Amino acid sequence: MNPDTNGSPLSTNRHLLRWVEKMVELCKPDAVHWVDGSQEEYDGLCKLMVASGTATKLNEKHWPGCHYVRSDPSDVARVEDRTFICSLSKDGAGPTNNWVDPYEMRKKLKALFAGCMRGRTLYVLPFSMGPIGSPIAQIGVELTDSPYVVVNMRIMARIGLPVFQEIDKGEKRVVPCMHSVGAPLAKGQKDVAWPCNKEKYIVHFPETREIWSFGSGYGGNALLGKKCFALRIASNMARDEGWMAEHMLILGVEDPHGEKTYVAAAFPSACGKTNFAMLIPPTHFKRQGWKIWTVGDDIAWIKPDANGRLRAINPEAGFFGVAPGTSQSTNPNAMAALSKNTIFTNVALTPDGGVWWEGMSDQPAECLDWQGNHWTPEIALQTGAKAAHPNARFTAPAAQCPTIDPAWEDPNGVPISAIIFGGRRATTMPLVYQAFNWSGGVYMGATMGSEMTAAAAGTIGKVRRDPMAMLPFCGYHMGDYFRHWIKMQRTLSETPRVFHVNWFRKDDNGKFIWPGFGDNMRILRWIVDRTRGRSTAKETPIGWQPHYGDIDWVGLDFPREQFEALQKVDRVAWRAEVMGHEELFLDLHDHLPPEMVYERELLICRM
Ligand code: SAT
Ligand code: MN
Repeated sequence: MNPDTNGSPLSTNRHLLRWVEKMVELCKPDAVHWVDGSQEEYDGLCKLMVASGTATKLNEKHWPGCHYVRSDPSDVARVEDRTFICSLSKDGAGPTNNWVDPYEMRKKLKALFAGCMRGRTLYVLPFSMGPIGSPIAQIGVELTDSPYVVVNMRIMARIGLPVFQEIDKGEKRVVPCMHSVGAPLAKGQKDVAWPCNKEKYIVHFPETREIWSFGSGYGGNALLGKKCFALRIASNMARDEGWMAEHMLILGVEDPHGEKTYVAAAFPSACGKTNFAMLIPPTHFKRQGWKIWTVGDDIAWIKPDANGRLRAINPEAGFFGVAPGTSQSTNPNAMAALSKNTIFTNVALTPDGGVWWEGMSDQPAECLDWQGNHWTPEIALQTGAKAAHPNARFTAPAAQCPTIDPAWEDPNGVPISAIIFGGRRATTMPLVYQAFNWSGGVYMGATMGSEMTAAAAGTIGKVRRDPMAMLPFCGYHMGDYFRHWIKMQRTLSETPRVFHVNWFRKDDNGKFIWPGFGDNMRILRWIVDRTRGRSTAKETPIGWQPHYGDIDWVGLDFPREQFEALQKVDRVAWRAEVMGHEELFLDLHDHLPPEMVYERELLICRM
């Protein structure tokens, strides 16, 4: 740790100083550390975590600069039922969010945070979501008692001295983010490796733009710049200010002439956004000169520029990606990104001080699983024990990704030509189709569904409606959010084309029909060609679909019948699908924009 910053503020901003003072008085930490963001500080915090048993330094030869952390077995994913939007009125949060009266919640939080940092250090962690100084970027300060949060945030956001300097200019509003693992230490009490609290609260006050998180140290519960700020609070800012904060990856498709088309895509958590953002085109495409560039893998902040064109930034600086299933063959770019300076959480530890997870490579003869138990392939066979938790994560610097777009830190963002929605659906949803127009596209996003994954606590496999992949992340009434989407188009001179994809359709034997991964390039190419007015399509009841001949099949043996099975719009299945839309709309009806009702009627008529 850097003793100079311990106790001596790195900011002269009086608001900030007063707030920190007040929070220190409330939380009663033993020490205060102002985070400068330096490498020395990072190294010091890692050493501290190794000494306390929280982290393990990995084999420096094979995993340079990497650390390994095991969480408490009860603290492994976002906790949506403990996540609250405490708007002034219940109606402001809408029926899809948990709401508690803000006055009651503040009382509750005050009690929870009182003395909650006893025996610990409070870190004053300033961060910028988006390149520092970008007109689209926003600033927050997280007060946290978790060094794990500080080191993860150093990878996921821009932090430290330059952000304090930005705050001291006094031009931008600072979002205050309170975080505690909720595990105060009595004098002389020995700490545990992963302190947390059974009671968890992830709370947002949208009007005052505040975040209070208690009891968890994991991912989106604790790295408050990510889902809490960049989606839940930012969606409120975006609605008020005429922009969009979306749960979307951003990628650039470069064609053989060197022309780049950027698209943003929304899939629910753990549905392959990271893989899609880092897609490697099939050989034949590569030979022709097609390239994919990565701008972001999780969140997009999208704003109309002076010419009425949407431009997007990735507000993050790293990838908090799902490890299981990531390998040299499924995502070599992610593997390169995580090969050094990375933090691994809840994967398995191999005897030579490396990490392993299901799907990474051949099984190791033995390892310690994510809970520290002895694991062998034989034990796995007998008990079904997983070496890595299904939601195990890597925290890796985006700059280490070989396909990172040269413009990924452009303060003005990249122009967005198409928006893609998608989910994990075994039936009903075709491989790809294009909405007839913007309002059809908004309807498409609004009615998106997906089978649940391990990224959130819940029943895995059940289909849930997840509008724009924002169900757990929209910080206000979902009906108003659809209205905001509809309204956005009126400010644009150029409207992005909207598409829906489903890589996960299965045949009658339960096998995936589509190979996915690199072959998704074939579909992406059609999307780009449609956007550029270079490809044809046929009209169907749900939108435009490519003919078999519109897709470039070179290098993939995929017969016409199989393609037709994948693209089939089954009228019986779609009846049930539309009924499912109705269910969501019933909940939102008094805030639903009329366009959603009309779109639904038209869809029924066309069926
Ligand atoms: O844990 S996070 O919320 O950051 C990851 C995710 O659910 O996408
Ligand atoms: Mn996500």
